[in-house]
Amino acid sequence: MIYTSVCEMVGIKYPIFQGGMAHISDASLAAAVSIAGGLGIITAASGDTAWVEEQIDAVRAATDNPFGVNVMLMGKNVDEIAELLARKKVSVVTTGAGNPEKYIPMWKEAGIKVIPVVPSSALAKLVARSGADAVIAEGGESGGHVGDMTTMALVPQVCDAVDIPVIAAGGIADGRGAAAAFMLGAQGIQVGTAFLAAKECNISEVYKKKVLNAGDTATIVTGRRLGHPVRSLKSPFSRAYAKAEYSDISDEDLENMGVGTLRAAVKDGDEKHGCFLAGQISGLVNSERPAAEIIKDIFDGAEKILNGANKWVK
Ligand code: TUI
Repeated sequence: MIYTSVCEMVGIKYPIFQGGMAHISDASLAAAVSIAGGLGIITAASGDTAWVEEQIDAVRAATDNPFGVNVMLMGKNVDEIAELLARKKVSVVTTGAGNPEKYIPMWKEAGIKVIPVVPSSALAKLVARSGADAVIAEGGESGGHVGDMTTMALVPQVCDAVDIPVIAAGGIADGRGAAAAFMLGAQGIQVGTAFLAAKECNISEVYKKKVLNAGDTATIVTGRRLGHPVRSLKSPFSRAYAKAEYSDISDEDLENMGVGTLRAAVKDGDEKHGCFLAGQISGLVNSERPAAEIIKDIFDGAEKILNGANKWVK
């Protein structure tokens, strides 16, 4: 059995976090993951504060197991959401797309474990000094907002930079990826793309099918021009956006091109206008299954590999 400091810190059976995916990670997915022994995570980037509170209450009604909430720091009403999470005393807060320093004291005071996503060793050191309990080192293989580093290069460097536990993210969807992450020094993994195929994941049928049918080169990064690169499945929208980035369109018009496109993908399954966020590991995600099965397969696979890891050594 793979049991690490992250299991101990958070109170979970398997050292796996389900990524907080904007407009996707709701109470249904988070509860399924937490019931299965991982850490389910609600995204706070989907709606207003009332929606987030409803989702928290819904997970609490479904299970006593720990779960977390992800705060997208580039999002709206972040101050209000930060206060809600302190008031609700959720077990874990993860943050993305920015520096969460100013909220850390308030969350710690509420007894919350604070675990920021970091795209570099520099930010890992900074948040560790500010009291983060662990960090999620997320490589640019992941879906959504991405940094420049690959998981392979980022994880060992972050592990050396800080003395708090590191959770690896970006490009992990099966036992091989999980075993590799542990070998790089991670004490846990965060998985997003693979959970898009979970039965409990409420995305449009079109979105789910696109992920299940995607191959290894199915994604593209757009948005570098505006400083917020985002990885999504190649689609009419992402191709048009990529083209527009190199045209003489104004920054404002370019920004407006993206408005509402995530929602169009998740809720409406709009093939033409939707932005279908997904990671490079989509090619490995080929069947819709319950979240519990996804988790069990990842850890059964990783355990087998790690048990036989020295088989090449004579
Ligand atoms: O946040 C994510 N992934 C996301 S957020 C999102 S919502 C969105 N919607 C529309 C357009 C753009 C985004 C979709 N996917 N992942 C965590 C993550 N955080 N990846 C990279 C970072 C990051 C980047 C810079 C974290 C901190 C950071 O710090 C810069 C600074 O402020 O020091």
